[in-house]
Amino acid sequence: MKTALITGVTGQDGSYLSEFLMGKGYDVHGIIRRSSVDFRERIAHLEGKPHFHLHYADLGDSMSIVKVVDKVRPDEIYNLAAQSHVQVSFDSPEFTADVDATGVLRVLEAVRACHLEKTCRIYQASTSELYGKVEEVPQNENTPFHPYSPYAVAKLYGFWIVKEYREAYDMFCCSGILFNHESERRGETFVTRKITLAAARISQGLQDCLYLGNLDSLRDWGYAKDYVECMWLILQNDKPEDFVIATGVQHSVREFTKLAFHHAGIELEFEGKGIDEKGICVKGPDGLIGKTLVAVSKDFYRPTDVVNLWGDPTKAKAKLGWNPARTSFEELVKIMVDHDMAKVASEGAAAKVRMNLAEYLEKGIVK
Ligand code: NAP
Ligand code: F7E
Repeated sequence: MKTALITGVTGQDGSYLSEFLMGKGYDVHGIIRRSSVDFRERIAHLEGKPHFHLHYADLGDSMSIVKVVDKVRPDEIYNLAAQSHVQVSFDSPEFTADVDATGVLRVLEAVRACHLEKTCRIYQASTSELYGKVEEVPQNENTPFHPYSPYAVAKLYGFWIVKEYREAYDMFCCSGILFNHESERRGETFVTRKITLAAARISQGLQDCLYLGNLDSLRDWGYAKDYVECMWLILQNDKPEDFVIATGVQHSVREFTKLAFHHAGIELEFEGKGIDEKGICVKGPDGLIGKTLVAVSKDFYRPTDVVNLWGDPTKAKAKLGWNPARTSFEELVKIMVDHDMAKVASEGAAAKVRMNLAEYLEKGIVK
């Protein structure tokens, strides 16, 4: 039986990857941080299973990583832990650098300190944000990087240190340059989930208006459940290489919003430009017709924004045999809206509490 160690196991990708690897017969170990809340929603269904184990450690604490790596002695490490929110990286740039840049180095050094560098394969969660202020479209493995946020700059260090250790120490370590991938487990302050939850709340009378930032921003959005398979495939390849993982299809935030509201039973028409743009209800429940349900707030503009991400997954298709078209954009939006319609409906009184959070989100107190 193979043993895998996952950092970031409580996150969107960590939870799907755990399920995937357990399905492949792996013994899965995950790193968790101490938190004031004990309930880890995304992995609650896995806790207590015989081949799922959790260990306390932190990517900011070298010794804690060394101790876990030494105890588990994994065949594969998936380094998914990160401060993963781009907007938050402008508010906490030093923390982001410590976890997303130096944290990668700590994992690599832990493997060397435990003398596992010849046996343990390492996957690094890299990102399309490296292309940032893009220099060509679509982006592939040869596209020059131009990171455009503290998050992206930190992740660029992670990418290069992985490449350096591969060449310097002959380690099997590689980066997956993953484009945005979403799901019903996506954090609620990323734009897709913010939209699907708001569409559900608005259609059920629990929120008045959704405030967003740059509606023109373009992304290549895939389904997280499909993408975790690639992480595994990258480590099963015969040699360590970096891969772009994307769908090859691009949409704007505005298009995502229109489609999400459509699935929630509301047709929107957008009017105006920039900060004055509004999404008005033209079809839907009686009380909503003619109302502004989506508006733009400067609170959600970024100091520098990445606006044109579009991935070219040709290499992953050819070398890993990966099918990027498994879940379409339309299916992804529907999966997320269906999930959030049911979630909001089932929350009952608790929906009021979540609505307060939604109001904070609207006002830009939490981005
Ligand atoms: P996520 O949901 O935000 O999960 C991040 C995980 O990292 C959480 O488990 C979090 O733990 C953990 N973490 C944060 N700081 C840590 C620290 N100091 N020590 C240990 N663990 C720490 O992110 P995701 O969407 O699953 O993404 C997974 C990885 O892929 C990240 O590295 C992200 O940057 C990268 N990525 C994501 C996308 C995407 O579209 N989702 C695309 C490209 C790359 P807590 O639960 O305790 O906070
Ligand atoms: O923003 C725009 C925003 O926060 C997408 C992370 O997983 O993917 C993710 O980073 C776009 C940006 O994701 C709002 O300006 C408009 O242009 O959902 P997001 P992200 O920044 O692309 C990459 C690949 C990662 O590696 C990251 O870890 O949407 N946008 N209005 C908004 N974004 C947010 N969050 N909120 C808004 O109201």
